Amino acid sequence: MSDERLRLAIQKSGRLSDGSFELLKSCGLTISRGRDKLYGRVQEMPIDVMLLRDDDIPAFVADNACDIGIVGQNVFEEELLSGIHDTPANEVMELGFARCRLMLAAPKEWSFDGATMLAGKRIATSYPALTKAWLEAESVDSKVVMMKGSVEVAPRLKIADAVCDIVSTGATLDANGLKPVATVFESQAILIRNALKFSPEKQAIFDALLKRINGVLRSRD
Ligand code: PRT
Ligand code: ZN
Repeated sequence: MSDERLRLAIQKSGRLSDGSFELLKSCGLTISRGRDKLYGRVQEMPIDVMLLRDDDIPAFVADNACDIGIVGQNVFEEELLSGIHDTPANEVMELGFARCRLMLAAPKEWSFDGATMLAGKRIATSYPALTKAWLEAESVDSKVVMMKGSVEVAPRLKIADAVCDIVSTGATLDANGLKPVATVFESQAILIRNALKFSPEKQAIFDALLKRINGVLRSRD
């Protein structure tokens, strides 16, 4: 018997992790995992689970430290566009949870009447590649200011004129005197896999997992 195991990366804790654990549970899979541990093991199938920061998941999968992973499409596409991996991971399927939008948002007092209003303005974001791609598609020339976190405070601190940030309910923008003005990217959790060919044993585990995931997603429709 083969002792090959499929290595799955998921977010340790945060907005993707509950949905990821729930999906695996709905697939009939239980993960044995110690508190604060980096690894888990699926009981019912030969799958090892690695618990990571979401931002590290595309690189772990691209570099073959893991075979597959669950990550936000926003994070995955940002890395793809920025071209940092020679052989990036591939998107396998959308998983239907952790839905959100990357949105341009401006001070509430702006009477926004189209993307050209952003010309010559400074836009703060944690997603410079996605933001620049959108600005380019709109033929608008703005300055993109990279911020790792707390993007929504940038206009108040006069670091930027507008922001491009992840929005779910809109409450964070509202609390910071900002309003959404355009959608740059629609996101949800996705399954990714590395570009290498799996061994037949690994491919069989992957196919069995995909079958379970597809069954769960169909029942959720
Ligand atoms: O610790 P780690 O690095 O793993 O996690 P993280 O803090 O970087 O990410 P996390 O857990 O916040 O988000 C992980 C992924 O969840 C994101 O990459 C998105 O794909 C997805 N997601 C879904 C969201 C949101 N909804 C969301 N609302 N990610 C972030 N937010 C933030 C947003 O940045 C803003 O600060 O929530 C705030 C806005 O929420 P509303 O409801 O006020 O609009
Ligand atoms: Zn993160």
